[in-house]
Amino acid sequence: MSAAVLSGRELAALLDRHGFDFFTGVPCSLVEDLITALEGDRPAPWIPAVREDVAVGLAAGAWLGGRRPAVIMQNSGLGTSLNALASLSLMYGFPALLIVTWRGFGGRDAPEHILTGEITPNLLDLLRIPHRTLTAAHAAELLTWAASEMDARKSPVALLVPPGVVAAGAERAGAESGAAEERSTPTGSDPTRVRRAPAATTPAAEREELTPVISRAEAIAVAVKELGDEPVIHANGYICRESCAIDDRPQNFYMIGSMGMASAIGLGLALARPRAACVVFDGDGNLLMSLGTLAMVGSLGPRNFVHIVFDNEVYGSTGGQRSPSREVRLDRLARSAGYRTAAAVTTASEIAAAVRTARAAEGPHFVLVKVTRAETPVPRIPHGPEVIRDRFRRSVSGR
Ligand SMILES: Cc1ncc(C[n+]2csc(CCOP(=O)(O)OP(=O)(O)O)c2C)c(N)n1
Repeated sequence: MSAAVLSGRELAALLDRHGFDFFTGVPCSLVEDLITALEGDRPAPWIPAVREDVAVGLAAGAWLGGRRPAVIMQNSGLGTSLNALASLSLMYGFPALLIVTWRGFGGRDAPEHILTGEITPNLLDLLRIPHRTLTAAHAAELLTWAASEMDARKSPVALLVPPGVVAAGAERAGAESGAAEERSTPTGSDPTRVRRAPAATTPAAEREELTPVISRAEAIAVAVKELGDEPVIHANGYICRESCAIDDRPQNFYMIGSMGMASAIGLGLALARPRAACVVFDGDGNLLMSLGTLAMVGSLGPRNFVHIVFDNEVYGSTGGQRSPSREVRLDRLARSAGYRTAAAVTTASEIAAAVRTARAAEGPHFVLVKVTRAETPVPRIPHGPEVIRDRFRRSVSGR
């Protein structure tokens, strides 16, 4: 490769050649041509993420499902992703290629990019994420380096993309002259896609008031009993601990940091393995922290996705401070976002029935379980992050 500028297609082809097969992120105009190429009709379509940290979560789930992920983000998105990178990707050791555009490069850019541009390499250094700067002339070698480094370290690595390295998007010129064509949405033959499915409801979903009658631990025990060997991604805090104490399955991924990311990890796993079910045990605080992920689930429509939210209307794990879910019905948000079904339940028998229904029919499903604020004294997760990662990955993808 000797040209001074890489076309999006050339870079996409290099990524394919290096085995990358899961692409997500938030766009930046510096890589518009690459995203246009990835949006084409390809075996691994571009998954638009609502935030960069959500993309990092999706990449973790995809890797657990056997994929090799690449995450595209503007350098401003490094700030958004700091916690997901530190307490998810780096703590567990999840390989991913981060393609980070370098706005503010050389101190020349719009004011909002100058400081971030100046500190971008330092941010990556502080996170101890190995990084190199992409050039068109050395793109192939740099991708070889990135791919082998991320595999060897089991860690994210970054390629920084300064302005002018990837060709300007062809459609941008059209857009600026007022002649932008509407892009087609890449539906391809993706078997996970379900569009405009009618949302089913339960009798409880129609009620304005839902009075919790059982604790989160009791509700988790009922839900787990209805499951087979489906993988379950757990939100952080006591949801993890209680589930671990009830039934410490290898197919349980305990998210011990990165609050808010459970649904993103679960969605990444569901998309990576479209023919196998994926369950998320979420909390109201966790869900609300990454509310945009609901819209991704609704828009992508993975049939194999079951989202169960244990809603105690508080941040229970940190002492029971009030959460907005006391006033806001999360099942209704899910229904508006486009989940195929959105149930609201309170009793043990309703929980069991909702989980059975979700396992039997195509999703995506959302089950709101209103629970009391009672806390069960449970120990911390006894396994280290790498043990959680490896036994989970072996149980879902056999390697
Ligand atoms: C980014 C971040 N902010 C705050 C915390 C502290 N924290 C840990 S668990 C938790 C509460 C989670 O609430 P929810 O999802 O509703 O679950 P619950 O504990 O109520 O079951 C909080 C605030 C954290 N771990 N990470």
